[in-house]
Amino acid sequence: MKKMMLIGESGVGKTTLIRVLSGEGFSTRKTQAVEFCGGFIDTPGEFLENRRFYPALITSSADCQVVAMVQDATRISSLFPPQFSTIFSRKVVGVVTKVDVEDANVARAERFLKNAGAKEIIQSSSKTGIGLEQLKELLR
Ligand SMILES: Nc1nc2c(ncn2[C@@H]2O[C@H](COP(=O)(O)OP(=O)(O)OP(=O)(O)O)[C@@H](O)[C@H]2O)c(=O)[nH]1
Ligand SMILES: [Mg+2]
Repeated sequence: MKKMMLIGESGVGKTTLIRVLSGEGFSTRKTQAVEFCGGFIDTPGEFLENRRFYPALITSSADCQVVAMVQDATRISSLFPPQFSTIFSRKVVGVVTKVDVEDANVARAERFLKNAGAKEIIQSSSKTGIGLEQLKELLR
């Protein structure tokens, strides 16, 4: 199995996705530090929200094979800078979360991720299970 690091704003659903992919229930607490959990590296939203943490993200990515830029489909904005993917010397994919929500706008989320440099984008929902098999396949 490949190891995947997830990066995205606070509350987009990174920890929840990791828990669901690992066969655990929904997450309820905020991630406070970079956490190594099995085949995943979880990062706090603040690490994307504040540029001074970028070096920490780059350092942590050395331990993974895939970096996932995670964008919430319900958000009207994105904090990923243009071509953010290029700071990593790893395969970088885009993951759209919360596609189950009624006012989700998947096309908008995909535009943000493409702008951030994602070539491959996976649509997902930790609630309904959409995209989870595709993510597992990516990591096999
Ligand atoms: N409807 C829906 N809600 C989700 C989904 N994934 C996560 N959530 C909810 O979104 C909220 C935030 O989820 P987290 O997984 O804690 O978010 P995070 O990206 O880890 O946030 P930080 O740790 O603060 O960076 C929680 O209330 C989850 O229940 C999803 O696929 N669908
Ligand atoms: Mg978290």
